[in-house]
Amino acid sequence: MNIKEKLQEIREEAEKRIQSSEGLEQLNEVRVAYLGKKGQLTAVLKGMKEVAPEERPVVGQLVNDARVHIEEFLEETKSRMEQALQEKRLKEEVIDVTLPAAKMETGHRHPNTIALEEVQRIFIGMGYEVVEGPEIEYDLYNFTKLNIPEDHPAKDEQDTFYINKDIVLRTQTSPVQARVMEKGELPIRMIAPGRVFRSDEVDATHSPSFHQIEGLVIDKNITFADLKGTLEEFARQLFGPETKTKFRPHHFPFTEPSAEVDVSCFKCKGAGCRFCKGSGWIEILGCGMVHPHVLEMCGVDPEKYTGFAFGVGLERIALLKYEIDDMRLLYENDIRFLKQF
Ligand code: 2U9
Repeated sequence: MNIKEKLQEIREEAEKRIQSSEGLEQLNEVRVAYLGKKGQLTAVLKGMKEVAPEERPVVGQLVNDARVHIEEFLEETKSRMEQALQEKRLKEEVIDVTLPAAKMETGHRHPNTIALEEVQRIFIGMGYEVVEGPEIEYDLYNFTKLNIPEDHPAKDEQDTFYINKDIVLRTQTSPVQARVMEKGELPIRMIAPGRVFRSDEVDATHSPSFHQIEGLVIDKNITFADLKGTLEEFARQLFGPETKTKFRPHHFPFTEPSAEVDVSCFKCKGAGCRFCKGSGWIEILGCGMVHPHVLEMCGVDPEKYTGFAFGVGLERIALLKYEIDDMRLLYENDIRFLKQF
């Protein structure tokens, strides 16, 4: 076979292999097999020494023609393959806008939040302001200005988290009220909701971090009757219009006189059941007339002004209202639990 015939054969063979290639990878293999360093056309060029010198330019031209031909054929096939691939990809990527959307898992308000919003709604309705304050407080605001003496058991390290000897994680939201009183803008009608901390072990009714809502009213001529009327109305709005209240004498360092308030059991209407442990009453909050010493330490003249204060545990309200029997459930944030309220 002379070199011309050989070249013709290479061209035809290359064409066939290009046509039967099944992808870009195979096509590249063909390119390497014919045009690569060790490819068939290169081999022909290497064999030029055996060609008579006068024929070399002609043969060289033929080899070049074959190279150009194969290259063009490869390029053409390659771009056809790429286009087909692109079309296939586009077809696969078509978005069916009529398909139903993936269902989004929505969250749920926490029972604490529901109870807080309910309590806030009641007091805002009675003209109260909602005020928040820092969770890290000076001992001065958390204890001293609230008439809690140095040797009071609440100040023990077993009850209070100390940052240092002067700074604590607040054990109640009362320091928020002490700060508002100090600003001196009277009268005051406010509630202070927020997180508080006590060094308690976790069980069904205790947690080292829980929430309180405290209230404070300071004005001229505020009496215990105002306190009673306000908290009776609060209990009726929170637990239903039939709710009765009972004020039992108590002691708090920051109020004098002080009381704890029970509401008639909203499950058995006071007859006595498992929920109220047979007594017909459920304890919900503490309250009292602000101690004159507290008024004085917070810059309010106790000769001109009087006031009342109260405190409720938010978790306690949530557990009661939604009949949850373990406080730990409130901190797990299991959506299956939360969705029930
Ligand atoms: C100032 C003066 C007085 C806030 C009050 C209570 C009674 C009370 C408890 C309820 C359940 C705490 O979360 S609990 O354990 N609180 O009984 N709190 S009077 O008295 C104040 C507050 C601020 C300046």
